[in-house]
Amino acid sequence: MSAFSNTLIDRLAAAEHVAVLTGAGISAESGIPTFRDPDGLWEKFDPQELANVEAFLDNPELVQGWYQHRRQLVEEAEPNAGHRALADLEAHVEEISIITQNVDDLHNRAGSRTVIELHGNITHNYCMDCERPAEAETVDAAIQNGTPARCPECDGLIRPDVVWFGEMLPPNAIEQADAATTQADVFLSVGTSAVVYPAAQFPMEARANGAYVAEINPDTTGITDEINESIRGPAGDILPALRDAVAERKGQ
Ligand code: BV8
Ligand code: ZN
Repeated sequence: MSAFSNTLIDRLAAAEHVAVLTGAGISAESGIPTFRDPDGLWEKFDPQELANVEAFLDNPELVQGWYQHRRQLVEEAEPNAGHRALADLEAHVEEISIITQNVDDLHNRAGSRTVIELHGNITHNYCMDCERPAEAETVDAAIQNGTPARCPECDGLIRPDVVWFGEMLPPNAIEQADAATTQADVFLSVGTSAVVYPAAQFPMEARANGAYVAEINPDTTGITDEINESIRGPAGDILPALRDAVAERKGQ
């Protein structure tokens, strides 16, 4: 008995557009802690303490240090079978867009071609004042010296290129995510607790536009009761099985 329905395979095999919203759960099997699971990142830190501008201006070294630690985790991590299965699915469905809340670059590294980064990318840094991109080495050197990392051009504080709470998401990412969502015949929500907005609205928007919406998560989430199908299991197992089932259905 497979974890997902024949309807989902039929819909994916016939789909012109597939959109996939991913969250920290898809990277859990790459060894990157999620936010809200028991061993999550925010068990130790409160998001209000770190992932917002006020906290950063109040204590730039603490926040720069936290992001440096997470960037190093990301650099040591590899895409897992779930990331790779999404990249493989490009060969079996017309068009697939990955809308990710994650800042870990793993979808790009797995080879997915259309990756919409709603919350930015932790491997990039920039100056808060002149907005010039900043090298990670500049941040690492300053942290080594126990001083806040500052822009070599204008001495402004350097920050990670991620969206903090209370900050607008990049307008072009929102636009692309809206377009992918409204066109989607099938919408998959993978590894997200669906509590952070505006990202959590996309599965509902897809549903309202007539898409077949399925979720992949070992747990229930904020949207479990509103969608067509809830597949209980880890993305690293479910997504490869889904890819194989679609390939078989299409005789590929
Ligand atoms: C904005 C980048 C406004 C930085 C992040 C009250 C109600 C509604 C909204 C709000 C509210 N109060 C405040 C808001 C707005 C706020 C918000 O949504 N807050 C939430 C907490 C209530 N949103 C914002 O502030 C956004 N901006 O609204 O701007 C605005 C408007 C106009 C003008 C100016 C401003 C900005 C939100 C972006 C914040 N940045 N990240 C960083 O990474 O440090 S959010 C952060 O949470 C990450 O991006 C993360 O991806 C995201 C969501 O978390 P998840 O990915 O879902 O991760 P989580 O740990 O929660 O869940 C993991 C799931 O995986 C679990 O379900 C687990 O079961 C599952 N799992 C575990 N293992 C596996 C698995 N699944 C599959 N396989 C496995 N193996
Ligand atoms: Zn500068």
